[in-house]
Amino acid sequence: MNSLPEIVQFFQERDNFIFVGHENPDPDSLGSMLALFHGLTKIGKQCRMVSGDPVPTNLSWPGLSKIEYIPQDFQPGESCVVVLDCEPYRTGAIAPGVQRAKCLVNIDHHQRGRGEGNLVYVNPNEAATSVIAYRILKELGVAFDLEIATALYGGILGDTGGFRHANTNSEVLSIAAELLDCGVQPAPMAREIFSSQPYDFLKLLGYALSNLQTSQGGRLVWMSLSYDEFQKFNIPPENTDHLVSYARMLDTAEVAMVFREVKPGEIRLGLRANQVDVGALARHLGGGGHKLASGATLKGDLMQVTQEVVDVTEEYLRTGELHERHS
Ligand SMILES: [Mn+2]
Repeated sequence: MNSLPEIVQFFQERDNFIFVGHENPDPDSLGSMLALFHGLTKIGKQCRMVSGDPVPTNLSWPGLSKIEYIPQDFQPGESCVVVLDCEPYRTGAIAPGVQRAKCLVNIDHHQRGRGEGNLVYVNPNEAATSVIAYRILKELGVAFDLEIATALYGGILGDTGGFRHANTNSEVLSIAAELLDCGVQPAPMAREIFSSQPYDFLKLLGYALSNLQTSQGGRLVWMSLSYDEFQKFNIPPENTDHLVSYARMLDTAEVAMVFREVKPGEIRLGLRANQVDVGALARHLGGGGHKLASGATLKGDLMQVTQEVVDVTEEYLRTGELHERHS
């Protein structure tokens, strides 16, 4: 792994960057891309932003429209590709081009191995990749304006769940305060990220909540939604990973899970916990993430996969041990 000063030096020395985030981009992925794009453009560097998925329509941050949506055949050319908030293979449709880049840099805050890249900086102690972007821009001596501050604040707001998750600390709040002093309006930012859902999504949420399941006296809570159910409510399943934040509202919940059949036979599992290490659980299931927020992709029949994961998790909650899934 590389150090932050090495990453800063890389940005000082090179001139041509393409920033990319993960598939189904979230506020932190977009915020870190945009902040570095704006900041490095300001100091005279050539920058682009590329995504293999369209940008979510609920956000109105300055510069989002400059993100090039390239659903196939991404060619980085001579530019350095900077992958933010994930490993290079998690960049979706542009992943083949990203992984072929002559110069590949990876900056992330998820607990993981080194992965690919000429330079790799991973710091799981940071609340968001946008916090790392903040530090890089500070070290580069970039003056913050409203565009940069909006992107950084949005990324931090997203990954801390509106300053409610365990990664919220005094330093994160100090950074947020500094960004508000640049003119960011916190109320509309929060509304865009957390409280502006399409009508059809709320109908789907009502349906999902009415089928909420629990075990072990409510220590474990989960929702399971099939591909057909998403179709029925006219909601694309890919952009619904926030469903898990509703499951975890259960007062007794120690672990909350959402199973979404995003394509027939492909199940995206989202995991959240207050204390239990669900990062270890996700890795056991072939996925990854943070200690208290993680996920995995599983193949198979939705009902069967749900039951198997529930069994493994119940045992994990009972004994603290992880055992193979039975099939
Ligand atoms: Mn993040």
